[in-house]
Amino acid sequence: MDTMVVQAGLGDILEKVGGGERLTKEDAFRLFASPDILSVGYLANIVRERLNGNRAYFIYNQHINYSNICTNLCKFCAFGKEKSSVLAYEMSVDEVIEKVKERDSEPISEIHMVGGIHPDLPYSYYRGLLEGIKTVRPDIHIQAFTCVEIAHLAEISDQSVEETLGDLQAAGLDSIPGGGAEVFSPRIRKITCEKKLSGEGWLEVAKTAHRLGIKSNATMLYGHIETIEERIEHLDMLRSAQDETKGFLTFIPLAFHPKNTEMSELSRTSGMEDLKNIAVARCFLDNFPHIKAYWIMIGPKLSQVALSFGADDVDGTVKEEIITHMAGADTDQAMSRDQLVRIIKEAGRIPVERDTLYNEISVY
Ligand code: V47
Repeated sequence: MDTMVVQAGLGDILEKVGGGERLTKEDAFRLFASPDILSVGYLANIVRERLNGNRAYFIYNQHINYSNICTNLCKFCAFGKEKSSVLAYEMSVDEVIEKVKERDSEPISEIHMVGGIHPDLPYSYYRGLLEGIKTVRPDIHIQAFTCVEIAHLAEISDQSVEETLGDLQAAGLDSIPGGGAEVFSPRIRKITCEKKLSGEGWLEVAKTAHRLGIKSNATMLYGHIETIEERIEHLDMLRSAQDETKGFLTFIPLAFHPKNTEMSELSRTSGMEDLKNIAVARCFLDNFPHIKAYWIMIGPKLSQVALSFGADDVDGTVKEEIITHMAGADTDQAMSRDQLVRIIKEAGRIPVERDTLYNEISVY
């Protein structure tokens, strides 16, 4: 394999990766530009196995999207709707609690809860969601509200971001998911999501959370109109933020799904693109403990392959995924624990059921 990597013109990067040396943006560019996916994957696998051995993680989780009503209406999003739309919905706090109660008998360890930027739900609603869920399932870790939602909650509650996070934490918030990062580039944000919190704003919320001891994830929405340079700049901003705070748990590359969006003329990403984004991220983000291949977006089959191309996590059982399925995802909406264990074992890895903070629950 080493000879193959040298023949692909990536010998100097192999030396760096082997020696644990940090890659430059130029190195990342060469990896993205290389047509030799096996060499790039081999490099990523070195980092993956150094950090996570032969383990591959999954979680028993539940997704809840409390409302799709959104004032941002990003061009890449098929989920967000205007309040007047016939497709708009909004769940009451009691309805959300009911959703949690419905699955009372299941060993769910995490609730992943996000929604749109709602024009008029009061701050007490969001606090109520957290408190309500904790009342019925005090044992469950709540990973909720993207950095974009947190900034909005600070605005409507007349508190600083720090005060808001402290207050939400007191109500039951345990960690923050990685959504809303998109691509930090102001050019991309201007074209695709002009009303959304800026990239700097997103990073500031994440770093503030980390300083309060709240862990978070990070994402990048790739495969639309972004350039390779813009992807690398995004990764570099995340790597620098992580150097400062060490609060990010996982990086999740999100494959753009065009159906029902204002960018529906674009094609879906290819398998090669999906693997490349995972592999380059694994090589470049040397300070991120985990890279997730989100099976909902790239499918269980490619997620298996991704476990040898840098990923060490496939996300979880999920159930009722709306954001990607509104945009044309053809994956199922849920996988059982047995199915997750099976796809991981067949990929030659050791399935580890984890909690949100990557504490091991069971090894299969
Ligand atoms: O914030 C929106 C993205 C995100 C589309 O933190 C789209 O562990 C593809 O962030 N095609 C939500 N992506 C999903 C997300 C996530 C998922 C799983 C785990 C975690 C985690 C985070 O999906 C949004 C946005 O960035 N998105 N529209 C689309 N058409």
